[in-house]
Amino acid sequence: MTRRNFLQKGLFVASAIIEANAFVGKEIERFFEKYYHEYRNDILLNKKFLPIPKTAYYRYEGEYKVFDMHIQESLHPFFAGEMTKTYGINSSYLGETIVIKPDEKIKVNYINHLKEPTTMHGHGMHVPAHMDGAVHQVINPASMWSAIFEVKQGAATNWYHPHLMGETARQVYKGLAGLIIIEDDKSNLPREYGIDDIPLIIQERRFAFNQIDYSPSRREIMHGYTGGELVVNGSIAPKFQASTRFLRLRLLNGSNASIFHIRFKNNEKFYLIAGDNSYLPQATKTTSLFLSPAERAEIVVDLQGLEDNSLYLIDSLSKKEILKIIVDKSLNQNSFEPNNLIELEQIPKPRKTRIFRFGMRRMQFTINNKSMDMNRIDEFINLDEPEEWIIENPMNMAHNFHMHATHFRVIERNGSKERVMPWERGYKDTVFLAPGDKVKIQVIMRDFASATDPYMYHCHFLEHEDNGMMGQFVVI
Ligand SMILES: [Cu+2]
Repeated sequence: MTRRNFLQKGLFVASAIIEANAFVGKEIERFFEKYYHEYRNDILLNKKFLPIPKTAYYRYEGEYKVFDMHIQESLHPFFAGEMTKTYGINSSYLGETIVIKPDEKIKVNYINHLKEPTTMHGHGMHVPAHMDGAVHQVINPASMWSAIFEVKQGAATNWYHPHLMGETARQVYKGLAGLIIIEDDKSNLPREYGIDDIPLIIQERRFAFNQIDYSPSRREIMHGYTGGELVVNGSIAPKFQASTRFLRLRLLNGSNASIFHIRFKNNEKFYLIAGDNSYLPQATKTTSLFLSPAERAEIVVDLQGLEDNSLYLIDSLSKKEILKIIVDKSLNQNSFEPNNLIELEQIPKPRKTRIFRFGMRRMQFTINNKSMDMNRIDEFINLDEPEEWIIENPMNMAHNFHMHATHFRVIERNGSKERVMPWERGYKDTVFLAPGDKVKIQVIMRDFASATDPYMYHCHFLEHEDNGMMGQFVVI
């Protein structure tokens, strides 16, 4: 990346400046009217039903489906009688859900009403690098940046969040994150959003005097900022009233650095149907799964026989409750056919092998002995050439590896195909590495090449990412 390029990008952003402040009051007002009073009453009455992020409103500009996403400071009722200062996107905490479909043309306008710059990255989205919303696409205060792209991928639960150099962890922690659901027309899965298709954005959050407390020490930057309350869609230990036989849960670990081992308290079995970026080739019946930061999974639980009971979804590592599911006395029948959800592409023979090795140097995290430098391209990758990447974690702490631009397949963990976990067997964009792990993934860059616009790869433990554990590649 040359200085000249930076200047050009700077000019582009400047020309996109709009008078943003007018929106702020209106947006917050809209939120308070429609949502806040209801929710505060729930908290006061200790009902605390699971908030479902609203699906974002869209309009059409020609053939483009256009979303306006207002990034704003807000107040959110985590605790009865107390308001917590937060960031949110069209919401008081987290963001509205962007629902799109394969082949649609999309424009997402991100309008920054904050007093600080940010960026908004479509995590899991297969888009050109300059539409990626990563470190180079800075949105200054009172400015707008638009992600304009065509949906060239299948059904998935993706998400958007800031990716500002060195500031991602704090901004996400304050509340900036939302879902991007790529919908298909599969009628054999529960798919009624908020009824039998339920998003669960699961995050650990520390509070001090009812305010979000993001104050990592040097040691917490090393080990990741974890602990505190389990917050689900912005609510602590909420309840959900299930009214259908099959309940689909879209799980996102939206934490900075917490790992979750998710299961039901009574060890109820469920079907795993999707991982990060696609359905699984085979729905697997299981009792638990692990999710490291940014990983997603979709599960379906059959509630027949559990009418008039309660189920508890928990994280067995922190021993905290994620969600209480209150099952109705009688359940509506909905359909669930777990077979043939996706056919994955054959894995081609790799033309090249790359190694990515995690480490640490002069108190900064590294990948291949280098800390992130926005002005350095670390890898040059040929379009359409299959590669295998080997990710090595020789450190005595956990990490994960996330790449932008495309999804990958996990081929081996520690030399064994069997150690690829059931929820890792579809297309993924983030893979977990326990201390000492070595993971082999298969990668192929498609559609978008640019010698000047880089994509990122990084550890998605956000304190690690912000402290150097990131690199850049271009597709040529
Ligand atoms: Cu890490």
